[in-house]
Amino acid sequence: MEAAIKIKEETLKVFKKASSVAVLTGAGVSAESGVPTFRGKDGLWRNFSAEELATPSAFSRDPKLVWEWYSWRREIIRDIKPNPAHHIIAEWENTFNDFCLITQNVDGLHAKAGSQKILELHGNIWRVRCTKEEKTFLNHEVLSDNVPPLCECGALLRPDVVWFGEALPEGIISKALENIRRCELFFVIGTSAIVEPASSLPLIAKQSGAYVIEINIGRTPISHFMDDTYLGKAGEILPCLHSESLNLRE
Ligand code: BV8
Repeated sequence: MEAAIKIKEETLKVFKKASSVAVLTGAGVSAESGVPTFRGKDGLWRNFSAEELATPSAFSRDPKLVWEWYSWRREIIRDIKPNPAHHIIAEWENTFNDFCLITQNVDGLHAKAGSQKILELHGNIWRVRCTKEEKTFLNHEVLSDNVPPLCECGALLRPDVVWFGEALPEGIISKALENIRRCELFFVIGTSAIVEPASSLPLIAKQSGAYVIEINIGRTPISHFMDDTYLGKAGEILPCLHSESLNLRE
């Protein structure tokens, strides 16, 4: 029998008082939906690591191999559903006056759960970009046979995601920083806090005066400076926090 999740008094007090809230999510928030995490045991594909495949050099060296990896991931996530963690986070958009969701995930599950104000730090697996014209468009096919896909102009199409060694979209990261610097309460949910510059965001929130709460099944390199760390599944802890807080908020 799973031990009941105990939400701390202090967490509930801060949660009740907060009007400006920001959330950073990583692959762990989608784990209970069946999306393989990057560094968990299921994070490997044909013995490659994400760091080897999610790079511009891997794509220029072997665009077919990189697209086969993305097609495999698209195949896995195409029909899966958001889990309670995504739904609670989507609900928070209407709970707090000032709310911002910042995600490292490219799976599109936050939008599927109804979140609208989303800052996608690392792009979106369902968008493609012409490597010549730079224009982007949505594309929901799995693409297993015709990889790498070509643009009408004849140039290669690439996934519209941020690869290792690529800069994050300027507008997105500056908007994330703006929200983080003004929020009173910051959640960091389901991330190993390894990938930069995303994993510095909780520290910036803390330094800007926010109360920072981590939710993860294990401890991470940033756990030591969290105000609260809840060890457990996001899909279980968030509903518990949400229901305990409901009767608190006027
Ligand atoms: C850049 C898109 C510079 C692609 C991804 C210092 C400063 C700046 C850069 C660096 C730096 N040090 C190193 C770098 C380089 C690099 C980097 O961080 N490398 C790492 C490996 C050390 N960073 C970059 O290259 C970034 N670019 O800095 O550019 C620049 C500036 C100007 C001009 C040119 C360049 C770009 C990084 C973006 C890479 N793209 N994704 C794709 O998806 O295909 S990153 C990839 O990792 C995903 O986005 C993923 O979300 C992200 C982070 O991983 P997590 O989400 O944390 O997932 P992970 O599996 O690791 O962990 C899951 C966690 O969930 C675990 O903790 C687990 O315990 C937990 N969990 C599991 N189940 C549950 C759960 N928690 C709760 N509930 C559960 N049920």
